[in-house]
Amino acid sequence: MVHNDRLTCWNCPAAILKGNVDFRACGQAFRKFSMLRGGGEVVIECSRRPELGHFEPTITFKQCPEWQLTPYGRLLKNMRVLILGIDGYLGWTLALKLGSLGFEVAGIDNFLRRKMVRERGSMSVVPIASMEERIKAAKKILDINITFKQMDLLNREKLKDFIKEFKPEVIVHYAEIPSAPYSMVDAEHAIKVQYNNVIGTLGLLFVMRDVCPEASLIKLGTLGEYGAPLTGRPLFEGIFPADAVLVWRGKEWSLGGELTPRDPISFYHVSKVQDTFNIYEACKYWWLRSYDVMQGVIYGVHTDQVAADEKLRTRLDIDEWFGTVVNRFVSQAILGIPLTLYGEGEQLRGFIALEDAMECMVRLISSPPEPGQYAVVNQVSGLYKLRDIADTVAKVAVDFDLDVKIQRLENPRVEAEIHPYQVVSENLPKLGFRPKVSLEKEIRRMFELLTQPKIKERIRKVKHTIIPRTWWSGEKREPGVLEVYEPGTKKEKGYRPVLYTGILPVTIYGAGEE
Ligand code: USQ
Repeated sequence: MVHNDRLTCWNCPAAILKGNVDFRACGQAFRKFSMLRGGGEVVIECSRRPELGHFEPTITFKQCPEWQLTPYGRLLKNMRVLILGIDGYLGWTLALKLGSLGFEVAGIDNFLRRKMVRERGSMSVVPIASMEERIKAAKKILDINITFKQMDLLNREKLKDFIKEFKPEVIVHYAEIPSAPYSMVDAEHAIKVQYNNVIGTLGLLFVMRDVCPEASLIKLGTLGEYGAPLTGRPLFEGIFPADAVLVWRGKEWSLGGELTPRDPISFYHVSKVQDTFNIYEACKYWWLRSYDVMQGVIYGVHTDQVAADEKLRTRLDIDEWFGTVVNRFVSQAILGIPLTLYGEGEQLRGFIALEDAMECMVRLISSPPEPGQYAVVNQVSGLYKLRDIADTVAKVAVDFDLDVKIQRLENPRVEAEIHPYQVVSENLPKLGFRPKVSLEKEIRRMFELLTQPKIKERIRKVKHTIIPRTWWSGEKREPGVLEVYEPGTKKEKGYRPVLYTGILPVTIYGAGEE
């Protein structure tokens, strides 16, 4: 029995809802829904098997010949996936992964990421080809066909036409500006981030309503939507579990099924929170279905497909705006710059390696939510303290003959530096996801790639973009150095994180270690 054997046509994006559907009853599970309607009134038509005519959505994935058994559970044959933001770090990697698994892949991009990184005077330190060349290389090396249209998500008419033509069964939405510091530069940047992200997603929801309401939307949110509550309250997966209660003045109320509180940590993170509410509403009003993916800090360079040839590599940024912390630390180690730990370095965050993040996406794509269902997954493979990340980078660096120091800088951000952190990530394990890549393993792969002379030279060229100059206060200056120390010599002050995966006997720290 595999994890999605028992799902039925009700979850399948190939099933077109027909008949007398009462949109006010949205969000109801099929059984409840048919009871409401007096039973047996929900009928569908299968876009892949029209010969079946109109029927009740009860065929299981296991029974359906279109859903074939693979190491990822059941996958819908030649499933059509549209990737918004296909030129990015994640978008390109996912396109190759899906293509190699037999999905039909199309994508759009407006190349905004390339422009924004140039604006900071930087570039991808791993060289990337033009989209035209990338697509040619994917065909030649991996025998993958990718359909691409250059377009801005904000152009709804063009988007609508493309969606009508491609008829996606899944839309993966990566087409947002992903940087917290970029959104804090000034009013212009904050507005650009919120406009691009919030309005882009809102427009997409309307297009989906009109053109492909059965497609499932997999939207990249962020773990940073929740913040890091000082009470240590667990960060549930977007929605309170059934047994959560609010106790106030001696009375109790159930919180089960309600959205959990959000406490974002930059104007970028706020844009993701706004998306959450817009998607939640669209699922409620129009029976759209969505996974909102609260992804932790991503890092790394490896999947089998991007590593197959240098022309297939995905981008990697290390500048203060677009570089995430692990990717930055590895480059700093190579440059001989002491690793830039902001503030105390006791901050706790969820992390996931590129390869594991892609594994999660395949799982989500192949287990679509029900019509009307807004589901959330916390996508992490381990929780770490920043100080420990710096120590791990320094430890692996020794094998590459690099002598690394750590510097604590004044923190340009407004964030808790010593705080508890408990994260629930049980939904992805239920879909069969198990992290494969340890922090150390991926850091080693990064050193192997980034110490190659051509890439090392590119890292040197963008050295000036590493020390942050963007303050949450609006100041523009390099932060002062609070302390420089040898890796592994610090006494811990703060908390240990707790990760609940639902599959291990106890809550664990740093899940994903081998
Ligand atoms: N940090 C350092 N030194 C650095 C860079 C960052 O100590 O040189 C610290 C930051 O202060 C922060 C943590 O490392 O506490 C993570 O920072 P980051 O820049 O790696 O990641 P962040 O700004 O949180 O954003 C990144 C992605 C974003 C995604 C988010 C997931 O850019 O798209 O949503 O990770 S999460 O952090 O879980 O919200």
